[in-house]
Amino acid sequence: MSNFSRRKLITTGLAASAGASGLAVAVRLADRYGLIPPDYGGIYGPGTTLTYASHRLLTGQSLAREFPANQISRAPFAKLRPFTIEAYDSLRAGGFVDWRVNVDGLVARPSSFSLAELKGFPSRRQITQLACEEGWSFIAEWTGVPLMHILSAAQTLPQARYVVYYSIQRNWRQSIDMADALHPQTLLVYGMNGGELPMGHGAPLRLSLPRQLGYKSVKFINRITVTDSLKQFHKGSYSWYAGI
Ligand SMILES: Nc1nc2c(c(=O)[nH]1)N[C@H]1C(S)=C(S)[C@@H](COP(=O)(O)O)O[C@H]1N2
Ligand SMILES: [Mo]
Repeated sequence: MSNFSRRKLITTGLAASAGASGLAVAVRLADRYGLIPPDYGGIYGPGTTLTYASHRLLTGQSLAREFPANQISRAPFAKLRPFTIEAYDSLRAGGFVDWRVNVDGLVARPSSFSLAELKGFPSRRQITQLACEEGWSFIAEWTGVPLMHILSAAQTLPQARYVVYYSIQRNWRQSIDMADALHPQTLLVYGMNGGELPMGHGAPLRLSLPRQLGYKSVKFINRITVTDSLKQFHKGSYSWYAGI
């Protein structure tokens, strides 16, 4: 192997392992390179620091592929077994104006956001693929607020390591690490293909997490918990990390 390709291999390997151990490495690098303003309480201190650090450190992370508009699937498949949840039906009858997503756990400011409030945050639109573990997929345009803005508003504490998110469907919850939670393509979605998010696709609020399989993109989200351990949360039949 030439010196050049050997060096390339080593640096590629280093970059990959930095990605795998996520923010611990990012924090050390940030500290070393002076990316954290010295008068702030660390990377997860006040929200501005979080946003700043995430922009500085995580935009370098790999992005899921985004597609041109002419690739949007004509008939996206909504995978949904019919369910009856009284609370859901009455919120839906009211046009979801009373829907709230609560943010709790390791945050300085436990918060609760209505859809109108979520729509007041900076939004992002992305045309990405949702790929189910069963082998089917579709491409859609998703509109929503990057989760990082919500975490920033709730002021994540320094011990934060994971974000758990819950559906109004009781047995549906999933979790991601902070690197994925702060990733720019991780969205709390309220719009699809230019319109409202249809019920079958998780109205009024779902996650879009295009770097992982479809089951991590939980629908009907009404709660978000920041935690330092998944011991009490991780169960179920799907594997925790579903990177694609
Ligand atoms: N609340 C809830 N979220 C869910 C599911 C579900 O049944 N309930 N199914 C998951 C699975 S396995 C997939 S592949 C995607 C499907 O998204 P779609 O219904 O928009 O196609 O949603 C995920 N999120
Ligand atoms: Mo799925």
